[in-house]
Amino acid sequence: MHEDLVLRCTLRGSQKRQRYSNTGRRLFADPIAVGDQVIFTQIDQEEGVIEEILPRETKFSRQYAGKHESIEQIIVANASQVVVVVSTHMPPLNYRTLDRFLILAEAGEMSATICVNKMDLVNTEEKEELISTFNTYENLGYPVVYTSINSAESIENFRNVIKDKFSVIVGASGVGKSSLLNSIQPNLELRTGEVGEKTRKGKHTTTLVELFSLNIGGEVADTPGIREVGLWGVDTDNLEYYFPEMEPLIGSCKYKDCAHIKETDCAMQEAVEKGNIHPERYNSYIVLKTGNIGEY
Ligand SMILES: Nc1nc2c(ncn2[C@@H]2O[C@H](COP(=O)(O)OP(=O)(O)O)[C@@H](O)[C@H]2O)c(=O)[nH]1
Ligand SMILES: [Mg+2]
Ligand SMILES: [Zn+2]
Repeated sequence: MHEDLVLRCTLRGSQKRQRYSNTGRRLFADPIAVGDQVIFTQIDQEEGVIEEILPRETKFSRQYAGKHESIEQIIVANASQVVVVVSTHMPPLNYRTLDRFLILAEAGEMSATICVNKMDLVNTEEKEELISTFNTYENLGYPVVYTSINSAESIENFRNVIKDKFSVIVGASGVGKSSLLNSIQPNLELRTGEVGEKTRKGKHTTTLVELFSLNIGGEVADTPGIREVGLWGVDTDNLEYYFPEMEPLIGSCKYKDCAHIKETDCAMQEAVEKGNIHPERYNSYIVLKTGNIGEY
């Protein structure tokens, strides 16, 4: 059987310096990210040196609030899709968080799929409302898969979502990201029900991302619950471009610089009233427009 070569590598100094601009300003939280493709020199059976980091096709980044500045933290490079996991209960469903992740996926040029987990915890009435809201997301072009780790059929649907792709799995702590991955491939043995990032004191390196190859084909990066989802690479002056339901209405408001919040003759607010923009989505728009860093 073919064994993958695993080398412990250091980064050539010239590569480390690339995290700074010409004026010495720090650009990235880390010079290298999970998912990066590199050119390396093998030293022996165990060690190597990374000579060059190849250009990234996609980036899933967040804004990392450092001591003195806000910089980019690349969570995963080169992924082709983001799978945003939310849970129906425990923790409760948070549409603000969901929409932040969808916008980061748009900004990073990745497709996004939504996984609504813990479906075993909803009653019939809740289920109807839930599916109605998520139909809105499906109509926006975000496929939705409903799962429960107790339902083999739903796990099969989840497997089909991540098969043969390089996915990054994101979502609040406790929604079931690691459990879902263990369900599709038990030998991953990911820790579940673990303590949140908050209790693991330390610096930004607590954002430990683990990358796995799947037996069914594809790669998957499991992320811990990222507490601060600061938008990175998102032009908040033009936030409506990241909302597929708002984009076609751009330019239809009375005022050219309309923020779509309190202005009169605003096409977006009219669309909300008519039911063409879902209130949860509009709510996310307002929250993101008026303040950037959000905790959950
Ligand atoms: N009832 C129910 N509990 C789940 C489901 N998926 C995960 N859990 C539980 O939720 C807790 C957190 O799961 P974990 O996978 O660690 O979440 P993560 O932080 O997103 O990786 C664990 O106690 C899991 O057993 C599900 O579909 N239904
Ligand atoms: Mg986990
Ligand atoms: Zn407007």
